Amino acid sequence: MERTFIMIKPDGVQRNLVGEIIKRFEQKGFTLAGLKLMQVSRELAEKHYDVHKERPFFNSLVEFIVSSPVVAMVWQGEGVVASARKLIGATDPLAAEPGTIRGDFGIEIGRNIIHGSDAIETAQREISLWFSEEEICSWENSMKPWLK
Ligand code: 3AN
Repeated sequence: MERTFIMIKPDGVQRNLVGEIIKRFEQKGFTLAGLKLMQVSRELAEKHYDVHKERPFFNSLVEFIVSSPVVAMVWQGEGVVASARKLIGATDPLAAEPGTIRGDFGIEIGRNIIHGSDAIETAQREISLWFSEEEICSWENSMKPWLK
């Protein structure tokens, strides 16, 4: 089952967008497999943004992520990695289409509300960085008769 890592950044949490964001993923039809509110350590933030280490905004990005709690999630479902990126919208909220999370709720690139893995391999790396195996529900043997 395809999975992706989604993180609601400090601005999204402080602006009370957690429910709205979860609602959008639920309504699309994806399944929540992991969820936690957490204060991120500098070590985790630096590992997460490792690919951006050389970029000029790296330090401010890390400072921002560790500044107050974030909501880390694992969502699963067919095509969830690419579809989540569509639900989230372009990196720059001013360029993001209305109807997307960033397009509807943001204006600043450094405060773009939410992170979503950009590829299946990235998602696997990020999920194992942020979650232990025990924190993720497989749903494999679960009955969901109410969905029939
Ligand atoms: P995305 O989050 O859409 O995958 P990336 O991977 O290009 O975007 O950038 C990672 C994060 O770095 C973004 N979510 C954003 O918060 C931050 N970022 C990207 N470009 C800039 C920029 N020009 N100035 C400030 N922050 C940026």
